[in-house]
Amino acid sequence: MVPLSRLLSWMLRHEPHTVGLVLDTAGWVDVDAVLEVCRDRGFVVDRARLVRVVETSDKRRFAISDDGRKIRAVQGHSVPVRLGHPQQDPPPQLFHGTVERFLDSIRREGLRPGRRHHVHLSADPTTATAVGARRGAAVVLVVHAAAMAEAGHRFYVSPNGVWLTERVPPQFVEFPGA
Ligand code: HQG
Repeated sequence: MVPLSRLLSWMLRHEPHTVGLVLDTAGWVDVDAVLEVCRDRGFVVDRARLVRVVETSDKRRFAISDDGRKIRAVQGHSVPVRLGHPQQDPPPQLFHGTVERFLDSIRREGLRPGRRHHVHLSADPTTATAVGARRGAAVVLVVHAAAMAEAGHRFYVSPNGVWLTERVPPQFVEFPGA
């Protein structure tokens, strides 16, 4: 069986409609409805266990609303949502972990969000290395974020510390050995 957090990512970021869930515009959905879907898929889960998964998931991918009634993923959606994360001035540099086979395309087009809404950037090279390593030998790119912000690009930070921006034009990307 897939881990519960994987099922939550799938239903809260990508395929809510497949299991009959409707996210509101900010990505929230009733905890009770989510519990029902999880149980239908064979998980023995109650509210307390769900809260534990939210609080202990390695990347803090999910959040429960202040009144405890709703749950959402904090980033990484492919379905349209407006998360309302605060816009924030980035540090001079942010980092993006990827793999060699994407570099030619990134040199041409810069970083693009793919099927997610935003390009995900890390605050430190170690995190970026872990992100890249999901796909093979990690290559860490430096993104000149402050210069991008000066050029009018907006940055947002999700509560789990991931920096988000719509795209990164190639002139702001520094490649290793460049
Ligand atoms: C690459 C995970 C070709 C990009 C992680 C990446 C992260 C290009 C892939 C979060 C490109 C997209 C996000 C271009 C970018 N040409 N390839 N122009 N621009 N790419 O998974 O950043 O587990 O959508 O380098 O830990 O890898 O989901 O993004 O390899 O935090 O919570 O296209 O996902 O977190 O892949 O990962 P993704 P990502 P979660």
